[in-house]
Amino acid sequence: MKKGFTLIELLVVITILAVLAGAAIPYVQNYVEESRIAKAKTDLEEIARALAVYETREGEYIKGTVEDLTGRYLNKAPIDPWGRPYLVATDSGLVISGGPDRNTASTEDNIQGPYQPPLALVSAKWVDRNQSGAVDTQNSSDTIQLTFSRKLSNLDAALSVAAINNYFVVNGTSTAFNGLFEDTSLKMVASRTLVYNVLVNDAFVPGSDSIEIDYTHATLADMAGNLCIASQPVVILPQ
Ligand SMILES: [Ca+2]
Ligand SMILES: [Ca+2]
Repeated sequence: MKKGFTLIELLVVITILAVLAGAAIPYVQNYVEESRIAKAKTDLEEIARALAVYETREGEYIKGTVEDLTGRYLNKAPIDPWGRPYLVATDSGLVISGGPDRNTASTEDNIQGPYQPPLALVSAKWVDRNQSGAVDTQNSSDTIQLTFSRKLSNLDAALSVAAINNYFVVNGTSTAFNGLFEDTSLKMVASRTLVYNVLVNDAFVPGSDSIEIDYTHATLADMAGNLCIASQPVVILPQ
């Protein structure tokens, strides 16, 4: 005949279950937090895609939140798994969640992703503005037009100083060329493409000389990390 549990046996079983449950709590908490972080990453990717479509259709996104995306680009404004709105950092081209501490200012636990392509020098073109048919330097009005893959938010400020010498590398040598960003009233030629005019003081040969930005320059080096600058030489195209 089968006997039931005694009270002692039941207490032992309950105690063992309680101990097991207690040991499992941290694992459950970890699992919950990891799930939240994964959800935030998925949301950030979705927002980044929506921002890319927005910028293709409507130009630069300037709002610090995702509000202007809702309706046409996002079904509804998502909030992060910790109940806070996602932020759009238009200067650095990032979408950001404040993370578990619910604060974007304390960055250690922030979760973020880019919504703009890497910043790079795309092309350079000689502009024979005095129409002499030759490259004229030293106080001439000839320029090189530099086209970047996207807006250079932080760089804009650096370039607003009057004269910037040795910011360029021509044919791999940083000292062979002096240039001056003519102005910072930039011309927008596409949703993300901007053209800088560079006045040149040294001779160059269109079609064979190449130019790149010298990111080892102290001022620019600080910004390179923030801006995902991919330094690469491009051939100075004939006009
Ligand atoms: Ca944070
Ligand atoms: Ca000329």
